[in-house]
Amino acid sequence: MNWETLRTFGYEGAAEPAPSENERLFPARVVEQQKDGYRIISPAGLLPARVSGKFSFTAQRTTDFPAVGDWVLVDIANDSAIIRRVMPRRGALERKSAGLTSASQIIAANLDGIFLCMSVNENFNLRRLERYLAVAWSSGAVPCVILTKSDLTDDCARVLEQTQNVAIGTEVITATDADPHGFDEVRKRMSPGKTYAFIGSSGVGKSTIVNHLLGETVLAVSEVDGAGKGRHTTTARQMFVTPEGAIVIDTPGMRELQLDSADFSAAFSDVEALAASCRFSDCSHHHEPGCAVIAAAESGLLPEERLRNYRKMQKEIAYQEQRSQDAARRESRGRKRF
Ligand SMILES: Nc1nc2c(ncn2[C@@H]2O[C@H](COP(=O)(O)OP(=O)(O)OP(=O)(O)O)[C@@H](O)[C@H]2O)c(=O)[nH]1
Ligand SMILES: [Mg+2]
Ligand SMILES: [Zn+2]
Repeated sequence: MNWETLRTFGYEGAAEPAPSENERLFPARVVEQQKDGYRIISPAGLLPARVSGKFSFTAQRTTDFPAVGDWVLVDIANDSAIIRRVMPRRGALERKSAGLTSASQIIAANLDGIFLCMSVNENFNLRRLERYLAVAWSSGAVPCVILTKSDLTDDCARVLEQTQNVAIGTEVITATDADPHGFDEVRKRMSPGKTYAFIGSSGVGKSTIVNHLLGETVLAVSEVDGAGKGRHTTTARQMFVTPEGAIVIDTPGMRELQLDSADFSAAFSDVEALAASCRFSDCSHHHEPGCAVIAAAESGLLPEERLRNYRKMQKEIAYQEQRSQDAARRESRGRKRF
């Protein structure tokens, strides 16, 4: 048994099996999630793993299943492991679903930091960044924005400033593989024993950064063609330990992130703080008298654009809520018929 390896992956518990009902269960961490199973790091090393039949049977939601970063209790036999339990999460990066049909998904669990990667070229989109930030804040981890491929812009300062105006209260840094020091700012923001996830659209350079942090090419990097679709696009969520001892998770590019109203409030905490002073508690900040949000926008305290985005996202959430209500109604009608 090698408990030291488990500690490099963040384990802080005792070097002994977990006490449990007539079984010898070992603590382990999920380091990889693929379509058909998991890999875990355990006191017996790196092992393929799957959940027990009982686990699948009693799981209530998709989010009850293990995700990368989760601490689990496993049975070890014949060079493989069976996951019996997922320990309570400190927090999780979760992709929520709007309707009832598509299930929510845990992207990674027990994170200390999240690097939101966005490239300065075609992928640059501040609206999308606002959504990513909202979801990141709700994970319990501290987000940091990385503007990737900074070699592809002539005006890094301007892109940085535009991003900072949207990512309020969040650090924004730049990175590039065109310069040997291009990833120093990322490395500086990581501590040994802490866990960091890299998220963002496909092709923005997440695996490139993780490879540099690891000091070797562990991950295949996509060869982007004109359409931005690479051959080595990341397909699994995977966890690694850097030479400095930080734990990093590479993720496949995400297509969309849904928001719920709690995420929304976190992303627009500046607007929400102003809204507390509106005359009407149910102020929509569109035309009401005594609206502190409109007043702040008029005086220049709140950037015009920020208010516009706030309203746009308000609409998006109202639409999503409508959609899930419609789905619920359809489902209950369906049930009555049978
Ligand atoms: N110009 C430039 N190209 C880069 C930089 N970083 C990465 N690339 C290129 O961008 C392409 C995509 O990089 P990846 O690291 O595979 O991107 P990814 O975010 O992991 O993509 P997915 O795995 O599909 O989510 C590759 O061809 C890289 O060589 C950079 O700093 N500058
Ligand atoms: Mg990748
Ligand atoms: Zn108002």
